[in-house]
Order: sequence, then C-alpha cells, then structure tokens
Amino acid sequence: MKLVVAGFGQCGGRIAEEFARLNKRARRHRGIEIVIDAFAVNTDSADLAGLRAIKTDYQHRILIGAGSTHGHGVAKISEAGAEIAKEDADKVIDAMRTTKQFFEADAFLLVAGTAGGTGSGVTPVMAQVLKQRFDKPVYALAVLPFEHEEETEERALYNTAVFLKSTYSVADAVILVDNQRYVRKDFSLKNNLDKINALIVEPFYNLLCAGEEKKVKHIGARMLDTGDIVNTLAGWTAIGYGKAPLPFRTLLSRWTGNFMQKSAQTHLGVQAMDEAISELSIGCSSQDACRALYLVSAAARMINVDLVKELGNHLKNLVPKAVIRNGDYPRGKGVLDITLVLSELSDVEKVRNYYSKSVDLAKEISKRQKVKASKVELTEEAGKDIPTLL
Ligand SMILES: Nc1nc2c(ncn2[C@@H]2O[C@H](COP(=O)(O)OP(=O)(O)OP(=O)(O)O)[C@@H](O)[C@H]2O)c(=O)[nH]1
Ligand SMILES: [Mg+2]
Repeated sequence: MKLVVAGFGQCGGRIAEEFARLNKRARRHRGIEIVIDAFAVNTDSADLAGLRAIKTDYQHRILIGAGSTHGHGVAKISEAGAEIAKEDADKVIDAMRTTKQFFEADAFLLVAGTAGGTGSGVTPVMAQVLKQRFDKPVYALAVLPFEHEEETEERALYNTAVFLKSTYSVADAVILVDNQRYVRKDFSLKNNLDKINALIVEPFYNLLCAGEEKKVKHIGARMLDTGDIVNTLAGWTAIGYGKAPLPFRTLLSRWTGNFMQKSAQTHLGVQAMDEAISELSIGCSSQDACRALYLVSAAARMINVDLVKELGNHLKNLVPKAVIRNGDYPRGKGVLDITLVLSELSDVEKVRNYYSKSVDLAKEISKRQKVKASKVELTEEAGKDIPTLL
C-alpha cells in the first residue's frame, strides 16, 4: 500500500518525518516504495525549520496562516487552526499535487497531536477537503496527550475532544495512538519523543510493505494487499505489533516437519500475537472490534498452514464479533512478528471520557469568549467621548 502522508502541527510533522524514514528503509532494504511523499504543514515556521527528514522546499514544509499568525503558531487555539485551514487548504493540496506519483497513492494518512491548536484544528478540515476532492480513503493518525498534559491543561482535553468528534465524522478511519502507552522507564527525557515516534510508526512497516513486494520469494501464500487494509480500516482503530525471537535451535534447523518444532512455532506465533494485543496503540476491549486484520511475518520456512490456522483461532476467541482478514509475509530471519489492526471499535473508553469531560469545558470556554467580547464593548462604551488621535 502506498500512502501520501501529511503531518499537521509539530507532532504531526515529526511523525510524518518518521514515515519518510520508514520509506527510505523500505527502499534501501526491500527495493519498494510505501510512502509516495511526506509533507509537514504548520502555522509555526520555527517548527517546520526543526524537521530533518522532510524535504526542505516550501512545497514539502508548508507554512499556512502566515497572514494572521506571521509564522508564530496559533498557541493552542484549535478554532484558529481550523479557520486558517479553511483559507489555506488549496495551498496544501496544490503542494501535494506537485508530487510526480501523486495519483498512484492508495490513501492519505493525516497525522496530528490532538492537544495542540494547529494539528487539532487543521486536520479535520483538511480531511474533509481531501474527501471532497479525491476518490481515495483518508485516514487520520491521532496522537493523544500524555497524562500530565490532560491533568494540567484544559485546552489539551478540549482540543482532543473537538478533534476526535470532527475528524471521526469525515475521515474513513481514526487510528488512535495514546502517547502515555509509549512511555518507557528506560527512555531518557531528551530522546523520549524520538523513540516514541519510532515505536508509533513501526507497525506500519510490514503492513504497508507486504502488498508491494514484487519478488516471488517474498510473496506469501495469502498475500495481504491494499484491498485487505482498506476493507479493514473503519472508524475508531487501534494498531499493535508484537514479536518473538526465534530460539537458536530453530534458526539452525532446516527441517520443519518435526511435530515438536511445529508446536514450538505455533507457540511463538501466539506469543507474538498476545504481545501485539497488549501493545495496542490505545487501550480498548478487543471484544468491541467489528473488523480485525493480522499479518504474520517470518522466514518462509517458519510460516506453515498450522501456524496461520492456530493464529486465526486464537484471534477469533479474542475478537468474537469481528470479520478477520489475514496474510503472511515471508521476510526476515531471526524473528517472527505479528502486526495487528482492530478496527470499527464500537466503544473506546478514552474517547468517551474526553467527550464527557469536555462538555462543561466547552460551555466554560464559550462563556469566557462572550465575557471577553462584552468587556471590549464595555471599554469602547466607556471611552466613547474621548477624542482619538487617529
Ligand atoms: N508522540 C509525539 N507527541 C508529540 C510530539 N510533539 C508534540 N507531541 C504531543 O502533541 C501535543 C501537542 O501538539 P503539538 O503538535 O505540539 O501542537 P501543534 O499542533 O503544533 O499546535 P500549536 O503549537 O498549539 O499551534 C501534546 O500532547 C504533545 O505531547 C512528538 O514528536 N511525538
Ligand atoms: Mg506548534
């Protein structure tokens, strides 16, 4: 599957950049393209300048709203981000169209942190415009705030709720990524975000590559292609990745017909699947998924009918309501890995909480805006008899 990736705001831009890196890796190691082009869009010129892997020209690092913000950002006001996007959407689309293979893309992936003003305001508007202009799926990758941000910044909650409601109503799927789930004790603060971003995009590597393989030896018995992904992604979505290192003896042995060995392989597969479930990008109940997809990837001799069947049975128990699609991808040597997508989730507790916590906030924020406006009227009224020098 080939994507056009656009990141909005600082977080979006940095993750779009990680997708550009993923493409370089696919090209170098596998000779295939999975990201046709990657763009970063921001109201803040300093954020755009800080990127590394996005091409440096103004058609890839796109500054919007310069007329109103002068390149200084919208300071967490998502309404301002949305207004700017309505005015400057054409600028972004014109830049995207300059990409040579633009029309070869299978889908758009729009990425943003939901807590800031630019990403949360611009993304839903761009998703709507892209849906209106092109006949391609539009997916959003929504990065939810860390716990400490939710506790201390009311705007983080409010922007997230507004983003989720608006984007869900226009995009084909919203892939939820909870920043808090990626925090690891062994990450130092400085390179924390870089590591988190790498972890966020990793599950997309095999998923996007599998259907683009041209060499027969890397094409599975059941190849997972773009159609499988498009038919799986719908509504609220979680993605996960798990791997099981192959024991030394399995690596050495060329004979896979042995019963003991087969059951050991199946066990590894189930282990990787369980890790993928526990490492999903958002906490959710697998029982709520109406669609699911898994891709098993390992050396060709490791993948056999029994393994695929066992994994299917295992997943069916975990996601009883879901239509399950699957594929195998003969790639790699020392590890067996599973990419898992749970989609069309009928409930996500975190989303429900954002909505319920933001109802009062929405009232409060609109009240404050009215008070501000009436104060302006008041000072104008009070000063009406004072002469002006202008
Ligand atoms: N995973 C991840 N999260 C990030 C990154 N940068 C910022 N965030 C998170 O994204 C949210 C803030 O969004 P930003 O992207 O900084 O804000 P913005 O969209 O640029 O909006 P404004 O700066 O308000 O105009 C917070 O929850 C941050 O924790 C990043 O590189 N990776
Ligand atoms: Mg910013």
